[in-house]
Amino acid sequence: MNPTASSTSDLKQQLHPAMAQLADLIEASWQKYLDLAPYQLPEGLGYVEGKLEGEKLTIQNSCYQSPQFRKMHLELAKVGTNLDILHCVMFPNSNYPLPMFGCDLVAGKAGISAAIVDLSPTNGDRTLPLPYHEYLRENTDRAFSQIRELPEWGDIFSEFCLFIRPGDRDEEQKFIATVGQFLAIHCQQALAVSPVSAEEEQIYLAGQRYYCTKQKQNDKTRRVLEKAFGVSWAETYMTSVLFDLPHFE
Ligand code: BLA
Repeated sequence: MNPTASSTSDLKQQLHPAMAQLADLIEASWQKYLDLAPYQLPEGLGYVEGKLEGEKLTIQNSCYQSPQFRKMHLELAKVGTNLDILHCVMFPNSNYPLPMFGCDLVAGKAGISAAIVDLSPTNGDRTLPLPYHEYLRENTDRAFSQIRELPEWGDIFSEFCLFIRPGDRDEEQKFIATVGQFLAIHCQQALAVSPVSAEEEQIYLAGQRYYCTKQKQNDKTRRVLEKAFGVSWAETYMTSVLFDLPHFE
């Protein structure tokens, strides 16, 4: 545990530059649109270092809430000297009829291997509301040289999900700009919609539960955490920090 490392700025300076840039963009978008308050992560899980087999894993979290979002989580992680990870999920309050914003960036020695962003539906018919469709259709450029195939658990993602390996610096920048567009429409919609009834809320809660269940099936994430911290710590971390549900569940 390192008590001096209390913000994401420290680790950020050691990460792939596109990752640091994306982290800044995400925080700036949140600040621009939303009325932020701090969100308390479980004790001892804000900044963590682990080393079981092989290389050291350092994780730095920053987390907020707002009237529309129960939890906005941005995580930066570094494994040894050559694996950098940015992970971000915005969990709406379940009485807001909003999708889940999710973004993951993984960079190794050879550059960024995985860049994914989505607004994943949480409603009953698993489609995005019309304003999202209209905006994303018009404002996102989906021409990338290497489109990656979604894993089996990836049925949570929308038709607008972008999952690529950036081919060069220009594509890295285009991906970052696309994330900016996803954040802009999402924050604007969050401010525009009204809360739903307690009855309808159950639908959105079930949608969030399904999303978390599927994300926890990502063995690539789990293995990185297990190698540094062990099997049971990894399960606790995935369940209580990465993909948790509201406490009234
Ligand atoms: C892939 N995630 C990966 C990979 C690693 C991690 C090492 C493989 C990279 C590659 O295939 O090139 C690791 N990701 C992590 C770790 C954390 C993390 C350790 O977030 C956290 C500490 N993952 C998410 C979110 C999304 C996501 C929010 O956390 C999407 C919105 C997606 N990551 C995702 C997908 C893959 C991936 C779809 C590819 C999985 C596959 O190909 O099997």
